[in-house]
Amino acid sequence: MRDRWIWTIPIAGMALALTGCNGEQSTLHVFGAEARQVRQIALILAIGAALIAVIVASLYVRAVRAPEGRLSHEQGMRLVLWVGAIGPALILGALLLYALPTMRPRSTEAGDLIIRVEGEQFWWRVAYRPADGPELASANEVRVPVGRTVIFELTAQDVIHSFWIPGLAGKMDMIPGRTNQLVVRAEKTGRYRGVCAEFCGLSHALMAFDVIAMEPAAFDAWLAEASAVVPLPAIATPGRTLFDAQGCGACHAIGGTPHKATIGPDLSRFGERMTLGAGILPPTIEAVADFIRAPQQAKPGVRMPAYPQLSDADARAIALYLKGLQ
Ligand code: HEC
Ligand SMILES: [Cu+2]
Repeated sequence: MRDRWIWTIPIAGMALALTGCNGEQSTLHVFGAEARQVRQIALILAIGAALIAVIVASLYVRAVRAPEGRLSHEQGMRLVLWVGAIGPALILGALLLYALPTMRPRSTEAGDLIIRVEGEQFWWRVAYRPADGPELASANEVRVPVGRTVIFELTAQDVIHSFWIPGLAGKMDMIPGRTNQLVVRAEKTGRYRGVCAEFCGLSHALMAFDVIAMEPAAFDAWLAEASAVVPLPAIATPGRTLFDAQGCGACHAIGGTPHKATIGPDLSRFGERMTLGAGILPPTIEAVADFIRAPQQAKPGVRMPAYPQLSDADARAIALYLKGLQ
């Protein structure tokens, strides 16, 4: 009786762990065809592995119970040949035949939307390259139109990163000096999470991003609006004056202002981002102000200097200005 109770502990633990899962970043709740294939193969592998384990266990039980000498040496060798060599070769061969076609990249057409994403320590540089329009710079957030093919061109500036949107497709390495392609098609609108899946430095685990899958018409409208650069009004707010005076423009670009630097993330439409600091913080005024004064608190090894000399009020004023950009 006590032995049976032992089993409830790991099972309860697993149930508890599973309650921590949600659809936002999951290989099980998918919103793209590639991710569905990955899920399918994983399911087949898991069921197959469980079957093999059960078969081996029951063979073992039979072998232990059978009287000694029931199999001759020759019969034993034949058993090893079939169960140990020919069987596995057939299973692996069948799996390979099944999986090979799924490795072929989805076909693309000339007018497909290209989104270039570059991995940085520890954030994502994003550039939308529509066939019939200007390039649009962004960061730490990727919007995709549902039902259309999107070509991700992936590379990196410093070290190797890996671009992974679990609900949309498999992982793809981002390698400095090389451009890898990942062709995907989202099937469901929503907000999903992507992450860096290759250790890239101190804050590797703090390098995520949002994927926003939109209806095609809404995406087109958003892209057109975001690409139209409107100069900011001539009269500057206190936050904007501080941003200019503190030299933030040495690293950040803001559309409609003279700031064009590309060392840090583009802040042109920062106010519309759903997260702060590459998917790690809610973009509230407080969090943005804290991040500006001490970014290394939120992200060890961050490549942005701290501004401890800024008063809390000044940091909030800058945060208010940035939140207004959209
Ligand atoms: C030396 C270059 C540099 C300077 C100067 C700089 N930053 Fe940054 N900033 C960065 C980098 C790099 C990041 C990306 C950090 C990360 O997430 O890893 C960043 C990130 C940010 C973010 C978060 C962006 C996002 O998409 O979540 C904000 C907001 C920001 N900086 C504001 C400022 C402000 C305001 C100033 C001036 C007070 C400033 N920065 C000065 C390099 C700089
Ligand atoms: Cu990374």
